[in-house]
Amino acid sequence: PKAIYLKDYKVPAYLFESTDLRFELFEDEALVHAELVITRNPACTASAPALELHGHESVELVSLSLDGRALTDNDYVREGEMLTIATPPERFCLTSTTRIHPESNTALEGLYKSGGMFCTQCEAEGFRRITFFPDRPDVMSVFRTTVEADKTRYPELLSNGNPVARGLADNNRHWVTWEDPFPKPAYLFALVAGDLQHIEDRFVTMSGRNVTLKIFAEEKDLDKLDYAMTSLKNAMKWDEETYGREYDLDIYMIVAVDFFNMGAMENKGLNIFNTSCVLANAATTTDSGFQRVEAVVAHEYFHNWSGNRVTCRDWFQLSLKEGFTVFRDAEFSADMNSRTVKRVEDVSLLRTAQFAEDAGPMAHPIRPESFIEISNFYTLTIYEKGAEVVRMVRTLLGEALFRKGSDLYFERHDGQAVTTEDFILAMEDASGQDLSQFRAWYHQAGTPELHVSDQFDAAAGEYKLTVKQSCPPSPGQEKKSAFHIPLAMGLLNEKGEEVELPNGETTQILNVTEFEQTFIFSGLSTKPVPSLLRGFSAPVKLFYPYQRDELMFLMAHDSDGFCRWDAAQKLAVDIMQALIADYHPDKAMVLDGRLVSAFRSVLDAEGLDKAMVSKVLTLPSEAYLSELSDCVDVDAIDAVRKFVRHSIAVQLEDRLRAVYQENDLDIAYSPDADSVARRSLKNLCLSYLMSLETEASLQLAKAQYEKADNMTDMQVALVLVAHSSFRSDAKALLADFYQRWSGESLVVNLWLSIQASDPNEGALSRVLELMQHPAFDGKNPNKLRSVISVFCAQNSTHFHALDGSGYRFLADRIIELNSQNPQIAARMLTPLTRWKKFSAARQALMKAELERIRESGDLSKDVFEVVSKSLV
Ligand code: HT7
Ligand code: ZN
Repeated sequence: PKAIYLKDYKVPAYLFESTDLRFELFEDEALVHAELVITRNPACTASAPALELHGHESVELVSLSLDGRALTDNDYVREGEMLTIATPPERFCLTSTTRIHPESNTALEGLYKSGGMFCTQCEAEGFRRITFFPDRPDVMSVFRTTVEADKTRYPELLSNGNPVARGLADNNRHWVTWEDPFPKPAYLFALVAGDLQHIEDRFVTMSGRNVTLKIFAEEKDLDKLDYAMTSLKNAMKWDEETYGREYDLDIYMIVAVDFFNMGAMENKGLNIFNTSCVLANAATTTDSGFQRVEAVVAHEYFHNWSGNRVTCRDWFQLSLKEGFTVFRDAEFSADMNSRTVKRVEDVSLLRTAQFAEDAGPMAHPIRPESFIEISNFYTLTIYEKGAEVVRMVRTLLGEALFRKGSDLYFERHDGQAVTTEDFILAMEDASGQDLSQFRAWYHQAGTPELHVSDQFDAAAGEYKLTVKQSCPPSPGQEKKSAFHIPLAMGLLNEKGEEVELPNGETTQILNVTEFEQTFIFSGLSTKPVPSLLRGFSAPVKLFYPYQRDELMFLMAHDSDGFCRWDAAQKLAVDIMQALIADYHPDKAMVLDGRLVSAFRSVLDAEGLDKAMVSKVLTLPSEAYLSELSDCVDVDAIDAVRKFVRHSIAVQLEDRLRAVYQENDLDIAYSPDADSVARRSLKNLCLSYLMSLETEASLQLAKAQYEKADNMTDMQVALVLVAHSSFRSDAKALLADFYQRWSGESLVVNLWLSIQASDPNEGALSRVLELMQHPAFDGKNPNKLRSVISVFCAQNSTHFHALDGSGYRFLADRIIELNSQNPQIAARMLTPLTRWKKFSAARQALMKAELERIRESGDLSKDVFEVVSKSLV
């Protein structure tokens, strides 16, 4: 497979005035009739350009005619994914009929079947699996779509826009025609046909228009749609208030489907959602599940402006819509819940998983230069780092100018397909600020490092902060230019009070633009403690030689909530890294008492936000400790985490039990922020107590499981028992849970994940057994993720077993999935791509499995790209 380069971009030679589609859906095939009105693009300078249409090899061309004249093989060339007509007229009508097979489409791209319903996934390049069309985001057209199918099996026939006609056909069939007045690229096309029920509501926009809101699902899931509806209305209101953006069609629909490669899709007026991102009720959904629904519903809604009304010129610009939209949904979630908690969660994800990606073989800038398969670039870098880059723009401009910039961007580019450069230009034009150097964030990969040192001159009352920046090489980028990094900071005096800074405030943004820069603060009587990277103002790794006592001081006094949490993390990391470095299975470990006292103070403090207490008391994850290691010692990390957790539980047992009881209230479930915070603190205490493995803690967990009126409490209790050494209790509880919930697919996914992450002996055989269980379906991505991805990512001692069995298991799955569902296969490969981070013995085993995949035969572009780049 060949790479595609940004530098090769050319404007499309033809424009598509209108696209009229008619789908005839059957059990063993679908026929797609297309009528396209096409004109020469005046912006294309070529004299007699050819017309190029994409069409996947799986699409059978039944007929093709131009202005009513049937074309034969001699009139066009079909080669690879391209159908070319050499010299068509200036303006013409092209009609085609294609035959496709949704019933056997296991890749879940294009038109496919999820259970008993038809649905589509066209982003990024799925439309070419439906019909012949320029499947590129800068070709926009108005679509009129007729869907025809059996009336009994598929009573609901949906597409983009508004329904304009419907009728009956022979053989118990019916049809509905939809018109979408907004020109859109093919990747936003959608169709659904199925036996669906829905809930309905309405939203009155700020200009007084009525919008009908419908959320569709299978009948059994109707009781799980209310939270998504509330979230949708909240998101619509928030986007009006925060960005001045109003919804444009008369109807907004969401459909829940079981088989879906990602979380959801923002098709114009007809979002399609993975059930895991839209269904929620107290009995079946955890708190984090509720939060995911709220965030994803909002994310897809926000795309209506940042993505649909203003879309991407080409897929190299993906972060234009994804980074901006993630930033928008993060701010929405922060406003709906706790701002600091949301920030801590996002930063944890970034530091753990995105930083790892940025340091791995697939590292790429948020605006990549090339790709082999675009599906591989729906990454944490494009999404999460992309959102951080937009956040930095807001930090540099300030809130008011950022809003002016976003208004200008939306107004200037409404209805256009544009680039990240257009976004930055709008921000510059609206603010008058120069973002020239800032642009490096778009084209340089890797995580910048800031090494900060300080000096205090008591006689002069002067404090100097010296900041050195660097960025390790990334594939194809040896040397990097200096980034423009907004470094938010404050200074604390010896009493823990905030010092007033030169800007007259207690937080200041330092513009770090050079490789080495010194910032001077005067008028200080004693050496301050610096509070650095407040609110995580830039996606960088910051190093400052904090003493453990200084971290405890910051935990107690820093006015920045993010930095208080970060100080606790740094303290725990520092202590745990020392234990990891010194680890030997036969050597006793000793825990620095300061971690216990710091945790005790947090537990004892009055009036702290419970969600933040729970975050502060959560030990750094295995994944984060691994990311921080040059060479990951899987066994040491596992042993040290267990030891530290157990030591804390032993020393704070009474307090943990008391806090557990204080927060174990007998009140009805609600997913509001305070209740979520209370449950998270309570359940954190329970997990520390369970690490003691006493009969008393077992009884506490079992009692919680029995009396739980919600899935959060029930799931935590089950995980703790299932992962403990009380094996017969684990077995009994797991059996009970399955019996209660076998009819709820998403709850069964939790049940699968809990077992796939069980660290007890025999993990791999349990996973292999699970894959034979009737609840497992190897064609459903949610089931594959619940078992295979969870085992590889959350059961590290077994995945990294020194006999290579975990690696072999994953490679076998990838080889199987490569032809069945290439997108999922390539995503699941990630753990093996990190082979260079491990010991020589593990490196050899992992690399051998990557080589085995490479040699296994006909690789999809998706898997080929990841494997070949990982083996460089
Ligand atoms: N914009 C959507 C991307 C997406 C996707 C991409 C590749 C393969 C399958 C997919 N499903 C959805 C999701 C989003 O960011 O909103
Ligand atoms: Zn998105």
